[in-house]
Amino acid sequence: MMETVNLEAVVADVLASTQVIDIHTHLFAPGFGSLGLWGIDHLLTYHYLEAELFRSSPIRPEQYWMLTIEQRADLIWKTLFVENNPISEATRGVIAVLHAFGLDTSSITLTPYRDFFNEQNLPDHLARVFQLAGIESVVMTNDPLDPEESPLWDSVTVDPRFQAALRLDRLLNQETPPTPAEARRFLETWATRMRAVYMAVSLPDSFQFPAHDRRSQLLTEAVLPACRDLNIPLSLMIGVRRQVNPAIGLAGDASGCADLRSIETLCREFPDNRFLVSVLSRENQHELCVYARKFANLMPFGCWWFLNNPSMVEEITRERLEMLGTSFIPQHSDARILEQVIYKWRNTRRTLAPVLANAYRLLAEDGGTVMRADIERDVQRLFRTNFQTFTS
Ligand code: RAT
Ligand code: ZN
Repeated sequence: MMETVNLEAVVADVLASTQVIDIHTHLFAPGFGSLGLWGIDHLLTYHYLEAELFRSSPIRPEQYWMLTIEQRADLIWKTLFVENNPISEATRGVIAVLHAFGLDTSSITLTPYRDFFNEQNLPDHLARVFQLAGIESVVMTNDPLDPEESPLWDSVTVDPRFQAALRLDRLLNQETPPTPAEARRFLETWATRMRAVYMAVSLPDSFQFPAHDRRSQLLTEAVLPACRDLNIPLSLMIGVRRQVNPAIGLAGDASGCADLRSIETLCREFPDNRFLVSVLSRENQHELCVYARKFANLMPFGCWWFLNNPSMVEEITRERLEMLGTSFIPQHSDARILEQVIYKWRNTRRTLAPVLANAYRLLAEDGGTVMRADIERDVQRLFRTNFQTFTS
């Protein structure tokens, strides 16, 4: 048995050496060309940082959108990194990425960073990023109704480190939705073409199921039967209030507390379906754990978006460990820009280490034995096999 003083170091070491499967990102395999974003200008114009820009700069959104991407990045760097200390989660992430590449993080201009990224070739850079992040593979977000993405599926060879997830938002929100039978055929064709490991949809805080609406009908008659036929889960990301401030684009979405009785109904009425669920409001987290204790076909995952901050991840993960043991998926990166996986997984590991160590310390105090192999088995579940088992 291990000395409890060593626990945190051992846990940190196991976390560092376990390769993650990152189950939800917005990254694209290199075969998708310019859909895959990487480099300093994209890192700086991430919508999490744009939201922060408008709080510290007098620029108006309409002026900002007239700038080129380089001008936007310059302004964000100047405002959030030079004139202010980058202590928010999203700004600190950029620093962590630059530092991981051995770059001096205190440049006034972006020139040295642009030079660095311009020198990289994507295949080598990608391998290095995955290695620095400690990830083995990522799941993309693939929308068959995206006019830029869908034609690429005819010819693309997908790098096996990138798995597909069939995103349903556009399909379910179309003005003239297809009939359920058409939708089901469409989904089965696309999920097979993409070899999707799950289907996914983001839903508002007002989401209700069942309801007398098209969404309910399409879920019941198209999405759920298609998932059953294909034997893949449906991922529900609940609690986003889209475009409360449309002027700031992607940064203009907010969050709200949802009625999770919809999850209860889905899990009970569709026992042959499996549900990956992430909820965006802090207030819904405990309830989600309670439902996971009732329904084995429910897999809570991630600390999504506004929750991906150390204070929230710590609280939510502690609660999940206490209520579910290791039967959940603690985090996904939601990365939109390739290099973000470096800082997001670094942060996740750093936050999880004391939380897990504390759980083992309590176990040891209560007379349990904790060996390194036990910790390895748990981290395997959390970072990899809970997802693999749930999707196979
Ligand atoms: O976290 C984000 O970047 C959001 O803009 C969304 O993409 C969200 O994660 C989603 O998948 O809807
Ligand atoms: Zn996302």
